[in-house]
Amino acid sequence: AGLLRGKRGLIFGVANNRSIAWGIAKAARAQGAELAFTYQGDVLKKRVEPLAAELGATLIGHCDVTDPSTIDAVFAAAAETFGSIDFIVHAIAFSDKDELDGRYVDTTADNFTKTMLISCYSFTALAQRAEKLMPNGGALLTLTYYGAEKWMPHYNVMGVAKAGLEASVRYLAADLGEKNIRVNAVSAGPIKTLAAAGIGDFRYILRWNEYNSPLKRTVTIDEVGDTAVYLLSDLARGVTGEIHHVDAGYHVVG
Ligand code: 0WD
Repeated sequence: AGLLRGKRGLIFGVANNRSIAWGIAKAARAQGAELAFTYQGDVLKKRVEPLAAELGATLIGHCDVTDPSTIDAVFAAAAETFGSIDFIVHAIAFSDKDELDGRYVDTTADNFTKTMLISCYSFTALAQRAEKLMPNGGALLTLTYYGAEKWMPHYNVMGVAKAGLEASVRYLAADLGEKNIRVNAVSAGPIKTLAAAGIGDFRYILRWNEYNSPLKRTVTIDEVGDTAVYLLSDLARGVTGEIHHVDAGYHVVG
C-alpha cells in the first residue's frame, strides 16, 4: 500500500472522528500521503488537534470559508510548509438547521446565500488558491449528495447548493485540465455525522437507504475514504469532472 506515497494534501472539513473528511484522511494516510488539516474555529481546534496528531498531520491553520483572509492564510502556510501540494479534500457544508426541515420554497435569501457561499462557492475559492500550489498538476475532491440530482425530503436549499457544486466540478475540471489538475466529487450515501444531524428525519433516510439500496445497507466513512484515495491517486489519472457515487448503489434505485 502506497498509492499516495510522496503526495501532500490539505484536508478541509474534519470536525470530529465521525467526519467524512476524517475517513478520507485515515485512508489517505494509510496509503502514504502527508497531510495538513484546517479547522473551522477554536472550538473545533481542540477536537481536530489530537486527530491530526494521530495521523502525523500538520495542523495548518484556522479556515472559515466565509472569511477569505483565513483561506489565504492557510494557503500561505501550506506554501511555506510544503512548497507545492498534490491534492485537496473539500468536505465542508453548512445551512441553517431550520431550513433543512419542511419545504424548500420557504428558504430565505439570507440562508440561501450563506448556504451557497459555504457549501458551493468555497470549493471554487479553494481551487483558485490550489492552482498556484500545483505546478505539477494535482487532484481536487469535494463531497456531494444525491439530493443534488433528485428531490430528497428536507434537503432543500442544500440540494440546490450541491447541484451548483456538482456543476462547478465540471467547470473547474474544464478550466484546470490543461494544468493536469483533476477535479472530482464523491457522492456519498447518508452517514450519521454532525452535519447530517441537522437534517430533518435523518434516521428515516438512513433506514430507507438500508431497505432500498442494492447492497441493502448504508456506507461508512472508511468506504468513502477508500474511494477518495483512488480519485486522488494516479490510478485515476484519466478521471476528471466525475461525480462518483459511494452509496451502496442507491442512485440506481431512487
Ligand atoms: O450523510 C452525510 N453525512 C453526507 C455528507 C452525505 C453526502 C455528502 N456529505 C457531505 C456534506 O454535505 C459535506 O459537504 O460531506 C461533507 C462533510 O460533511 P460531514 O462529514 O457529513 O459533516 P461534518 O463532520 O459535520 O463536517 C462538515 C464540516 C463542519 O462541521 P460542523 O458540523 O461543525 O458545521 O464542514 C465545516 C465544519 O468543520 N464547515 C466549515 N469549514 C470552514 N468554514 C464551515 C465554514 N464556514 N462551515 C462548516
